[in-house]
Amino acid sequence: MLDKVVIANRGEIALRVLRACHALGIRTVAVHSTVDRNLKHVGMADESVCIGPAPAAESYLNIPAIIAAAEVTDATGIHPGYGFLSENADFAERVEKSGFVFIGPTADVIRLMGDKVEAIRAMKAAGVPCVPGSGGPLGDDPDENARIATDIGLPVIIKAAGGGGGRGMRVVRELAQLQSSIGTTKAEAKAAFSNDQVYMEKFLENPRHIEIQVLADGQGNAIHLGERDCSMQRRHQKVVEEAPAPGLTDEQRAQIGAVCVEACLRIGYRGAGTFEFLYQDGRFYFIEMNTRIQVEHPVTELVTGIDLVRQQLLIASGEKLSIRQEDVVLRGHAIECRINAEDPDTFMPSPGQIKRFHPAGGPGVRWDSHIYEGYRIPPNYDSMIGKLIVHGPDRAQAIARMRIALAELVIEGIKTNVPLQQRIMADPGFQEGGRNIHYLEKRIAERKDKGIGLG
Ligand code: MV4
Repeated sequence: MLDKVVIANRGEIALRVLRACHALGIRTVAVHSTVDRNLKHVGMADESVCIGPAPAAESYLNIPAIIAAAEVTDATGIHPGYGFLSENADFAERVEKSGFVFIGPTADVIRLMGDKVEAIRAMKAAGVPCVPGSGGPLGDDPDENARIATDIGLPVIIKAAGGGGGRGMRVVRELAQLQSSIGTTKAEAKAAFSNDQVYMEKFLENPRHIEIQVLADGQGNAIHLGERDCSMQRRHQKVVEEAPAPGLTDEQRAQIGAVCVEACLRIGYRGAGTFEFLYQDGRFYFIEMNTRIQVEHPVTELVTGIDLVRQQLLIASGEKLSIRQEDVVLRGHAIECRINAEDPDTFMPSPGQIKRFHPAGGPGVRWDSHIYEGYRIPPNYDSMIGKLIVHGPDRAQAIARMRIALAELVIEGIKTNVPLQQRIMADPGFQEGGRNIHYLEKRIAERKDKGIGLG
């Protein structure tokens, strides 16, 4: 078993990882920037090391400083959380070359999935359904590119091989715009990812975002833990996530889940992972794989009863998966509302001191957050300050519990998106379920047109 883990992250996920470590008797090392000395998990960790100044590039993204922290504390493993270095293959490689366990997949698999062209190639070969597309990087010949687009059928989307998560993409609706769109996307991709490779896919107009959670031990065993519907998003930032996906049948789940499990075994996947799909007209289309624990993992934990971070730690300790597929039973419905320190009208970040704080509680309510009364949210990082997660016997009761929990949650001194979340929970379209990825932005735009504001 791992005996001491460096938590290479901050905020709620650092606290989540710390709790999972302590539950297994694993000692913890918090690494933090100068403005993060007062983070809740820093005070709870067995040891802490300041790794640099506030800018993430000099602290949470500072690979030598994090590895040095593992060395001076004599740690055995490093958990990257999400964001920051969590999907950086070079980091994973340097962690392992320095003699520590990287709590995640091998560097090779992270690198494969980081190149979206290669990821799609590998998934297609493993039998995962993908979006009709170029099946490889686009070349410079305009006629050839026009032929590919015509074969696929307009509209198409040009995506950067080094992108992902909504960065570096452009929709093309007319052939006349194709070549200039490819050129612009390539230039942006080169600047943003130092990789100008782009590929083409059929643009799906009204899909839902449904993702499959997997666990694999890298020793020939893999399972899936069902899906999450993450369609409620704004500007590629998820706002609400839920499990299971409304309307998905047990047969559909078992079928796509088995495909993902097979793909995990084929690529030698290890750890927790997520297959991202677009879902439209009853069909799944793979778009990307995430090789990290995700923000929204708690909804899967609540419906399966499986502690995903604990499983990450057990797998990294070299244990075989102890859960068989037939042991995974979905029970009830879970919803997560991301709570952000932001203006509910403008979505501008709202850092500052929390003057008053009362968490929500009661049956089926989980509050994953590092905030406390008096805590000062620094302006340097993501605005997410917590996740309110509820579980109920069915979706309607989960929504009812969320509405009560949102009303109970008191965060004063800063602006938060709680009013937006209350509006979403009260929205008839959301209550019906199964809305697509454009729904939330459309509703926000409608309110703005009416001059009501968003709060
Ligand atoms: C797409 C798409 C439609 N068709 N690909 C955006 C994030 C990145 N992971 C992939 N994205 C999309 N890819 C095809 N072929 C629409 C999106 C998309 C989207 C996807 C998931 C969640 C929210 C989204 C918002 C806008 C566009």
